[in-house]
Amino acid sequence: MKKLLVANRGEIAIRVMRTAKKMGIKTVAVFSEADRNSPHVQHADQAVCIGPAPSNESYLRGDKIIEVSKELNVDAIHPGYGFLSENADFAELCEANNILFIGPRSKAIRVMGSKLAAKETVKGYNIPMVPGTDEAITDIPEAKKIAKGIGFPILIKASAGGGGKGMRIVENEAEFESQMDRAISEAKNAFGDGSVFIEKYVASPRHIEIQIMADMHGNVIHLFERECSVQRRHQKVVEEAPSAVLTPELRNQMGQAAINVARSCDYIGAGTVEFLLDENLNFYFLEMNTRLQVEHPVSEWIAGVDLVELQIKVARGEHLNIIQEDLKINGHALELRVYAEDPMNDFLPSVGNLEVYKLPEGENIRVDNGFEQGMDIPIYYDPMISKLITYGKTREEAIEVMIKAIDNYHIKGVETTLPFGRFVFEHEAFRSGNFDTHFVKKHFSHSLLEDQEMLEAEIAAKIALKHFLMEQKLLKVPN
Ligand code: MV4
Repeated sequence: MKKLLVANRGEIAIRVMRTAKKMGIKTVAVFSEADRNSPHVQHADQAVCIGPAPSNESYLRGDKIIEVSKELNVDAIHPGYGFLSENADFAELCEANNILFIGPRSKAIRVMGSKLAAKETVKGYNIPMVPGTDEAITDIPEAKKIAKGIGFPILIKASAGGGGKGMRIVENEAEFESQMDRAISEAKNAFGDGSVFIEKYVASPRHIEIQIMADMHGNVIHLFERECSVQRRHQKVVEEAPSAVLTPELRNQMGQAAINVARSCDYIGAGTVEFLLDENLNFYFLEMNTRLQVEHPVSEWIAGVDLVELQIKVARGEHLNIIQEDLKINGHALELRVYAEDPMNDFLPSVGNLEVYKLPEGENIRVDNGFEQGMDIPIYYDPMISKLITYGKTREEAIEVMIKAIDNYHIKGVETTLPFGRFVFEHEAFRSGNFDTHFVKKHFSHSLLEDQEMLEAEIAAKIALKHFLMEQKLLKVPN
């Protein structure tokens, strides 16, 4: 592999290029008209404009990206996350044009893109699943009987959905038909596929996902878990590895289940198998994400691997050079997603100019960043500015490093999720590990953040006053 095109933008494009460079592979950036001056363009050996700002006219134009790849003699394409990363048609287009797609084969992407197809595929692989149906519901009275058998509340899910889209809770028998009708018509509208199924509703789950890596020769390893229970409206905000609650036995069981999911679809490359974990530490397979995930750095830190390097190596046919028994968790890593969103105003996007933009630096701090001081946050794309990742020998240490790093991250011009992150990392529920996917709903309100900021401002004012009085010799300097 001599030349790699990165079909993405922002921090992830830069992160992929960093490893390509380390491996002596030339890089090609693609960019939209809005990203002409973006850092990811500067990081590449070559860069090509692929269209106007809107994603569907640029970063989602698979045909255009293939055309550029051929013109520039590109050997491989890394799709990053989002955009074309889980687009089976694009992976197929790469396959057809003899360009290596850094990811699984199109067939695995397609199967895992459908929840029902995924359930069907993993059958016989000994994967625990939430009680429910595993075929599209066609007969509503029959489905209601099954729901009664499972017991309410139940959850209706769209087969084509993902990340929480197309889900509906049904509290009782009386509302079953109406909720079912709504779910089916919503799924048709949103995904062009009205297939839905039902599951028992797990009321207070934790979100645990297992990172896996597979080569073309039948070797599959897992790189432990990430916990991503701190989310709002299905958008992850804080992730960590390892989880505060898994025992080594449970970790091993979930790791084996994840490996089996990967085997069931002849998986190649980096993938993530998502599970729900209930209060009694029972785990259930949810879905598989067939891409490198946003939160991959926390796994890299505790497992001591470069996931992009492994992706590239297995894509070009190399054997995995690590076996499961070699892997060991080392310390604890946390990630805060820094979004240009206003936590005081229902997390509405806060677009504008980064008038001040200074990153925290130091040992045990990693910032995967896509911006520079003076840049505007474009309105066309996801408003994530960067990922702040910290490490410690223990979870407590990683939290302390994180809080200091948040304090040393200086952003003016837009509102960000940094203060919200501080709120999470200082919260007793997070620190004790006693939380689930309802953390934000249960514990956060903008007024609590206001109170916290007021308290800090008061302390700062008192310190300033004391200094002033000492300077004016109105207060004795302590000795
Ligand atoms: C569930 C569930 C409870 N019971 N399934 C949300 C995203 C999608 N991947 C699956 N999701 C859920 N599925 C059953 N049977 C609760 C959720 C869920 C959730 C899962 C992970 C992380 C955050 C979540 C927030 C709300 C609901």
